[in-house]
Amino acid sequence: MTSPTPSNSVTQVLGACPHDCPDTCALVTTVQDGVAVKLQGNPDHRHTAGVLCTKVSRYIERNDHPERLVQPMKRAGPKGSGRFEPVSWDAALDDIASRLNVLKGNNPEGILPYSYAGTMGLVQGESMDRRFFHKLGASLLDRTICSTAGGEALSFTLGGKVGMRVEFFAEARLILIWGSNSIASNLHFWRHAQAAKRAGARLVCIDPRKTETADKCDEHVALLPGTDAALALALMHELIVNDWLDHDYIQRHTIGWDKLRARALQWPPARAAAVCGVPEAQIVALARAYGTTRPAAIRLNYGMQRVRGGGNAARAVACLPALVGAWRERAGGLLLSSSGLYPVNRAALQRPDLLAGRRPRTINMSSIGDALTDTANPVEALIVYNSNPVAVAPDSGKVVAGFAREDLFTVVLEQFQTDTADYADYLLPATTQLEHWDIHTSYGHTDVLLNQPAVAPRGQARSNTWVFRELARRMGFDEPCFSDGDEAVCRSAFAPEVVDFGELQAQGFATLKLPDAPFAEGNFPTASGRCEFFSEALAAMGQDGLPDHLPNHEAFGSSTEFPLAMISPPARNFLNSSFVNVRSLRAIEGEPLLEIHAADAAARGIADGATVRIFNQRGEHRCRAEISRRARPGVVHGLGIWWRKLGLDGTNVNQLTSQRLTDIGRGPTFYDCLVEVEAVAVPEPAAS
Ligand SMILES: Nc1nc2c(c(=O)[nH]1)N[C@H]1C(S)=C(S)[C@@H](COP(=O)(O)OP(=O)(O)OC[C@H]3O[C@@H](n4cnc5c(=O)[nH]c(N)nc54)[C@H](O)[C@@H]3O)O[C@H]1N2
Ligand SMILES: Nc1nc2c(c(=O)[nH]1)N[C@H]1C(S)=C(S)[C@@H](COP(=O)(O)OP(=O)(O)OC[C@H]3O[C@@H](n4cnc5c(=O)[nH]c(N)nc54)[C@H](O)[C@@H]3O)O[C@H]1N2
Ligand code: SF4
Ligand SMILES: [Mo]
Repeated sequence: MTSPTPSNSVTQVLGACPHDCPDTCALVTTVQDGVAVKLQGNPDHRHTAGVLCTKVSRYIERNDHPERLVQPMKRAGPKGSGRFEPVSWDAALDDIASRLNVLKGNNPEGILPYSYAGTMGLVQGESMDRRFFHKLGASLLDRTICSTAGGEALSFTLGGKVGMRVEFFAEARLILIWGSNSIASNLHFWRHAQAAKRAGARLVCIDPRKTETADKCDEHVALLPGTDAALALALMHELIVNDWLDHDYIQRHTIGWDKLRARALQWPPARAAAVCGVPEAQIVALARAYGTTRPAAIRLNYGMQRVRGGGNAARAVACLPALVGAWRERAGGLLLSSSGLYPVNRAALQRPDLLAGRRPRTINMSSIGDALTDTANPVEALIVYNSNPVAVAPDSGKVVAGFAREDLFTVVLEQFQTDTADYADYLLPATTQLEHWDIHTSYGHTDVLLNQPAVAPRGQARSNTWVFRELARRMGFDEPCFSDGDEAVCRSAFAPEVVDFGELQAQGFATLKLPDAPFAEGNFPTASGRCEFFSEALAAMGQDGLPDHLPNHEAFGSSTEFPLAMISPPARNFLNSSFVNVRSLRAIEGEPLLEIHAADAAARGIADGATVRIFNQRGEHRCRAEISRRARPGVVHGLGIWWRKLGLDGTNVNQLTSQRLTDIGRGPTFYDCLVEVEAVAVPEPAAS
């Protein structure tokens, strides 16, 4: 499949970081005698600038990990026991194909693929796999687990996942870092923010948690989770009453201004201050800064849309730049995601035409717990790849109950024996980014990257595409697209006039040709061509056409039983649940922790370092408490998606999160979660 590097030589192979991170860094792997000996950021790639985060600097340690899966395995114990016996690829694939064939005849919708962004690559993540499931007529998966609330909200407002170019943040005079811990999860944007700061820009961080990013900003607005729309509406209120508006831009390039104006006037700063739990004066000062500083840029990120009103909140924030005409300059406007700027040929990659007119049901990945425990329309076979749902999906109690079903046939393609892998009937060893081809877009910059294999696969590991090709062959799928090689699939992702494949191969990346200030003259990719404050499309769906503040499903103060709001944002040295098993990185993160404010800890008799039980109506999770200046009163933080099996009681924070969805985009509400916390007595280990 891949061409092993000739021995007795030192080569440098160009690649791309596969992880779900806006930065999509360009990699250079030094290979000596067929072994990867060094991995660095590509210094020629301006966005990477030769620098990788701590996690991916350890990618070779992850690749060469003694616990890499290197042979196919078949379950040899009860479901979930994680006990397996080796089996040959042929035996595994023959059996899987024959079981899927039976379902294909009776009930193809009983088969469900479950995948997300373990790799962001278009080839290993959304090509041969999609073709296979389309041909099969399997249930479709609604891939909502991360970004659909904010993404669809942005589309209803600006017309797509479009916005500023990241490099121009360096020229802004004011930057609002909104729902983003950039130092942890968007490091290469942070470089530009720092350059702006050195040139005199003011940086404001809007985040319930006092993150390492908040520490380095000029100001921190520590609002309660899920109150961002209230803040944005109050900012609009101040822009209106002080007439800090760009009337010409509003008149020519927006829709629904009169309606939005009336809505915003219902949100004087005092009202928002009460909802957000921040001082009124701070909101007034922030509005003045935003209304009077040019250019003003907003780095919005997905941390603020994991709550019931996440879509409305993203829409409210996305209206701000048009009000002040910030889009006129290339260093003004907003960036949530740049992924909509890529003209990816998804029809060629995924071949939805193979559905041949069938319209299988769609299952939302964010409520996989409910889907797997639904007896009326059962999922009978589950194929998991590029994801670790048992750890990352909300309401783990239900997810685990679903995966534990004796009658569910589960195949997991993985690099490691994750929590999900423990539940597999067949566990198939997957290649890593050093071992396979791929092509990448980015959601934080605007380059295309090519990943060429640097080393041969470990043991019997095989790429996702290889597995789906082999299954297709065994099931008699004879369309030529099932024989496409990975490099050919890479070539089909973009039209040659968009990306020159030769250039990609030679330097590892290619830059999309885009205007500097795309919306200086309007030209939004909406139906109206304008920024849609009022969305007819949303109104037609029975939703409010204007953005509003929607209180959380589990709003702060609404429950005496569960008085604390828990958020669970990423750990800096993990990437979702990836890297949790890399020893050197786990050593930095230590163990699962709950950050809690001193007053909340004192009220519960919780000492720093004490073991606590966090609980609500869905379940409980134990970990150590850290009395932390990063927590505001009323809000606790369970950082990082740890592997459940490494937790004190075999759980992680998702034991507590709910399967309720967002207002727009059917997304999960991980940060909309009320809990109570209590200290637990831990017996001293018996002396032996
Ligand atoms: N190191 C590291 N980097 C990562 C990841 C990782 O796990 N580790 N994950 C990657 C993935 S998949 C994604 S989607 C991105 C996520 O990155 P971001 O989009 O930046 O989102 P989060 O990191 O989830 O949250 C960012 C911040 O939002 C804050 N927040 C929580 N609730 C609210 C709220 O209601 N309002 C506001 N204003 N802020 C809130 C959190 O405290 C957190 O500091 O990062 C990617 N990068
Ligand atoms: N409580 C809470 N839960 C969350 C979040 C949160 O902030 N708080 N964040 C949510 C977000 S934003 C996201 S995006 C999801 C992320 O959830 P996932 O997309 O499931 O991400 P990971 O946990 O990193 O798991 C990816 C898995 O894919 C595997 N993998 C990587 N490359 C390949 C490959 O080429 N082939 C195969 N077969 N496997 C591969 C990795 O080994 C890893 O185990 O989690 C969500 N869950
Ligand atoms: S995880 Fe993000 S910052 Fe780290 S190497 Fe990958 S793309 Fe770059
Ligand atoms: Mo994500």
